[in-house]
Amino acid sequence: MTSRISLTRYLVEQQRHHGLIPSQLRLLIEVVARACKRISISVNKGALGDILGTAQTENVQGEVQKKLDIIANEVLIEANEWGGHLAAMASEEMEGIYVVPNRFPQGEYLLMFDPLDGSSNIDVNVSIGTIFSVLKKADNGEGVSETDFLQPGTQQVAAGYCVYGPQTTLVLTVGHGVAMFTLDREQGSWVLTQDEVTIPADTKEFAINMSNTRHWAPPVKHYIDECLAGKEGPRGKDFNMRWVASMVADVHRILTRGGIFMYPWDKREPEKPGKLRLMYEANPMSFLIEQAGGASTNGKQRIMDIVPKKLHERVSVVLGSKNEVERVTSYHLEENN
Ligand code: P6P
Repeated sequence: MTSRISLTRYLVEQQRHHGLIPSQLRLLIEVVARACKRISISVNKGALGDILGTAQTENVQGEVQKKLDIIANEVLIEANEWGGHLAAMASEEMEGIYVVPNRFPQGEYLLMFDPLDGSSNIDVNVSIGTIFSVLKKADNGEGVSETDFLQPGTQQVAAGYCVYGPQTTLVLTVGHGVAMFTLDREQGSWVLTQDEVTIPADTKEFAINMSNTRHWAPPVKHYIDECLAGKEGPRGKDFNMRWVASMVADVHRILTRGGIFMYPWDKREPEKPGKLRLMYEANPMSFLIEQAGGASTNGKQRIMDIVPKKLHERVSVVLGSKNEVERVTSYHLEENN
């Protein structure tokens, strides 16, 4: 039996071989991983714990919060605020940034997260997840403000997600490939179950919410129509469709077997560039996808090159198998010429 490599050993060896993980970053990742274990325990209680249903409150996005959204947010805040590795945190569930209280030492990292993405799936027992992204604060000495967070995705030093599904799996990159760790519930430990994750450049599987078809821009309609035309059409092959309506689950499938995920701009809310958030959904997922050999654009440019203007900025997302993402992006760019 191959020796079981723990998350700690993986991080220590990444530091030894690639110098990518200073001790404070290793502490941050291990604390987030421990928080995800705690969240998975709450998620797995389901109806047995008082954790289903809504919390009768709304988040900054105006979305009704699920009880688990709030629980997961609190778990991540409490787990990370005391360690001395963070200057501040930002969350989908909080309007402003959360500056580490003065009673704790301040660190140089900035942590952003969607504490429980896909929460509309909680009550119907479908996979959901926690998404996180890590930046370094500019060493300008002063305090910390929202402006410190407004860095492009290329500045991320680490990113990952935890998917709470049939298995609880932590997926992580620190800039040297993608690794997957499965939670061993008997030992309570994360075990390396896949390293050097790679996405095939081509695919026959697309993920998009088809109920929005009449609202899409022409390039998206063009691409999906070609997929639907199958082997008799211009693509010369049949395609399959998946849509979990939980980004973490859809991205996990793409990291596992390839595919393309799209949540594009549509004319339902034309003033918004898309539904998903740049800082704590699109950027961390784009980092993982690119590190696994895939591509991620907003239809026109690399998502990780976008310089954010606001903390909760939204973005159109096209990510996954490189050749498919490049095809969709080319259709958008041709439309502009
Ligand atoms: P729709 C979940 O609410 C989420 O933010 C993503 O996880 C998911 O990909 C998307 O929204 C689903 O959106 O419009 O299909 O319900």
